[in-house]
Amino acid sequence: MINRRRFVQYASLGLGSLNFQSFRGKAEAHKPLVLSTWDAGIEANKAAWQILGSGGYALDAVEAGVRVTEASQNCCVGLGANPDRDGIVTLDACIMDEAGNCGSVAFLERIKHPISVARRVMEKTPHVMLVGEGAQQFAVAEGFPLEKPDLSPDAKRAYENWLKKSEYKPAINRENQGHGPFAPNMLDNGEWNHDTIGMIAIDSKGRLSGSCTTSGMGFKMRGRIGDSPIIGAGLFVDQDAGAAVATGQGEDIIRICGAHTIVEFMRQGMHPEQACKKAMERLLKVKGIEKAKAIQAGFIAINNKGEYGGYALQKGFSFAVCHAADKNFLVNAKPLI
Ligand code: SD4
Repeated sequence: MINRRRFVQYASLGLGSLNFQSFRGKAEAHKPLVLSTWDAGIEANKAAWQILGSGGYALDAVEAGVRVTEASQNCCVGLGANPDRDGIVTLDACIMDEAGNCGSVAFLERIKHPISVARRVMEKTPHVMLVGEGAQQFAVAEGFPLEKPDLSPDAKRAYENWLKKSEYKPAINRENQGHGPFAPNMLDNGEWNHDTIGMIAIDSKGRLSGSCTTSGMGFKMRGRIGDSPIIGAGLFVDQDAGAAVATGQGEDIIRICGAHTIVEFMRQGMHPEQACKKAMERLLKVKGIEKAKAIQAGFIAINNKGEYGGYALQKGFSFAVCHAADKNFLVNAKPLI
């Protein structure tokens, strides 16, 4: 859990360019960079940087990075997270590389590292997506241990609290608006947590990759899946343009194919921040301003030149940027509303 919030004003970074050399330059001229969503991204970036900083592969970095968050027991991403409304934790994840290879798992139970199962789907099957029981069977066959179905102490407490009213009011990441009794992401110490981490990276050879892993919405309907495991919605990578990952209200991100839309805007020449903003404007248009005020969404993107940016629907979305072992900081994304 990150307590330290070293926010860097976005304006001070200009548009987020780190002045990388052109993608057409020599491969070794690239400076690696990793971005991830929310405060937990700081710890995840550290693990990713161990790979990127020593010349490693972006795909390995985005897998290793989010595994840190999946393993954390803080009512967030992974098996420690909030369950669905039947009391069962179900996990979604996806991964994509610079060549358009991708893998995804959804509605997966009792597996600690869904992101690594997603990578196996990508590398060992002719498919992109496995769900539910089939995804679990595949994971076990691949040697992933089947964990006990117990809730973490934080999740148990949050679920018991939710059960008192059992109000079905799914809302994601709206910490600054006050949830009333429905505050799935508030920890006992008053800090807020988030149930997703999305990570995108460019390595020293200029290769882009991305990953996304989530427990989804706390106390969701059984079987509910958001944007996070859906290639094109929660995550998209195209080496000719860039990589983007989303967080927030999955249903609305799916409606605009969020990550793919951002990548297409970058292909048209937009800076990553501008591309994220444009996609967010589309989400706002589809949702309508009044309904949009009740949700949150956040996008981050890197283009193939190593420029980066992010945008939020509302205030409160931060993302972690790392481009050196001692340069790993949080950025407050500009809000649209
Ligand atoms: C979902 N997009 O399942 C995810 C939730 C999320 O921080 O991003 N939470 O809809």
